[in-house]
Amino acid sequence: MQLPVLNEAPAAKSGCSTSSCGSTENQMDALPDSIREKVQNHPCYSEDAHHYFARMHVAVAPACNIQCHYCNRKYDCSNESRPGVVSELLTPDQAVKKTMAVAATIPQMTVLGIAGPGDPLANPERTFETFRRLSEEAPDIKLCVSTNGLALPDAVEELSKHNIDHVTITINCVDPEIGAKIYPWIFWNNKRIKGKKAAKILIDQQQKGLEMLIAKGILVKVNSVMIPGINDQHLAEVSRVVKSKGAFLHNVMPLIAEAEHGTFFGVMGQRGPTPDELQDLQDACSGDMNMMRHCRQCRADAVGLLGEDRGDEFTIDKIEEMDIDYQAAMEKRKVIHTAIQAEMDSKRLEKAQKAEQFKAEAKLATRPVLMAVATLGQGLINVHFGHAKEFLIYEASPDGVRFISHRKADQYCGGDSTCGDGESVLQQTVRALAGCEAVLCSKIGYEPWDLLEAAGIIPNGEHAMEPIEEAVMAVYKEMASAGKLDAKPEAMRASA
Ligand code: CLF
Ligand code: SF4
Repeated sequence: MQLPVLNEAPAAKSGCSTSSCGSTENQMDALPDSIREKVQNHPCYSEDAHHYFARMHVAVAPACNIQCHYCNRKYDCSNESRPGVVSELLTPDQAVKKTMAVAATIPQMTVLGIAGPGDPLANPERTFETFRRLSEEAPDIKLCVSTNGLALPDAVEELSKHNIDHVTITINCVDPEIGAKIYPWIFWNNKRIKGKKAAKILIDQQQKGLEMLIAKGILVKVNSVMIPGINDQHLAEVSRVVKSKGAFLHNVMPLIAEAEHGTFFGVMGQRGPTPDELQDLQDACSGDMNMMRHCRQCRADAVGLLGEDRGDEFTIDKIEEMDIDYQAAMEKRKVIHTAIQAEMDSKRLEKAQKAEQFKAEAKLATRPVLMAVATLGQGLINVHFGHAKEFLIYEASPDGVRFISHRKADQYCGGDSTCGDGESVLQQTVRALAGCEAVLCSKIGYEPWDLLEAAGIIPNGEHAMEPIEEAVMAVYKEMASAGKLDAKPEAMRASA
């Protein structure tokens, strides 16, 4: 069966509240059936699934019970993808309509998350009314929630009643000293509490909530925001603690702090981590803990595949005009989900066989290489370089191909061709790919070709519509046999 293409619509803007995960294919194989069933079509909990399945968020939760130094919910930009940002707040009734409209239009949408723009559990009536209705009226959709954890222990019972088996807690620290530098205050028992005392209450509630969820058999993902100089040295300890308590996945995300967002960290000039710093920390935290590396820090009203946003197709006005036969939609969804799952299973098998074959053949004593890939889903190289909004970064080595991260092509601003400092979007894109030695896309024009080559990055449009891992490995082998892996290219060495 030909799988429907998910990305026909133009991407617009892109949500887990900052409070937001994925297991790789190898990790998936090791999971018990009961857990694999829960994660195999969840785009955040499975790296593989994020190429095929979509999520959506409904923005029903405006209030928050804490303040994070990286959050300002008043700022919105239609080109921006950042947690806490939404264009329209919804009532539970509107949220249910929107969810059903999206599920009928984008059958690959498997997960409905509530992730803000504030904290879902600080808005319990609106959040639970939405979950209650959806669990009754759209039982084929997985329900997911993301929270800062302050109100979590009191909500665990209610969460388990609505079949919510995916909960994300944002845990940035387990030390109140560090917490006081991230959270200026919390609102607790009708009082505003500040400093270390506030951080300690928040940490205790997060840890208690985590333990209670695990005891109920609910999958927990932990999100952490990496803030250089504040908690970067501490997050390996956070990873160790949450893993020891049974968290399924750890998602370390980079701080987003721009002065124009009006956040405390943005205004104070607090920087976010570089891609290398983030990757080093993710690798250090990995051990046998599942790490999520494909998080897109999406908006609290995102719709579509991770990395795209089709929210503009589902505004309140447009939904009101839609006539949805959800029973028929559910039948169609089931057929499509089964076909996608079959395709994923057969590709997984094929990939594992090829990887084994490669390892057996490879006598390569070559170094690892980072490559950027332009894709819009289905695990294929299927985007023109100039149309890519983001690139997935893979590492090829004699051990095979692994997904590392994603990089935005036109970070946080896509409205204009220049960004004030005279640098074109194309130049920004090439700069964003620093460290990569090849770019694989379906097509590429002369101008970007020249710029990429000048930056020491090999443009490659020869693997259009091929599976990503196979194409990356083919290019790696070509580079090895051409002697390009004996040393780093000159341009890269110069910039190193
Ligand atoms: Fe949403 Fe979060 Fe559920 Fe996913 S997002 S509530 S777990 S359905 Fe996913 Fe978005 Fe990252 Fe969140 S990519 S920000 S991890
Ligand atoms: Fe913003 Fe509240 Fe989420 Fe912190 S927990 S990022 S303050 S919405």
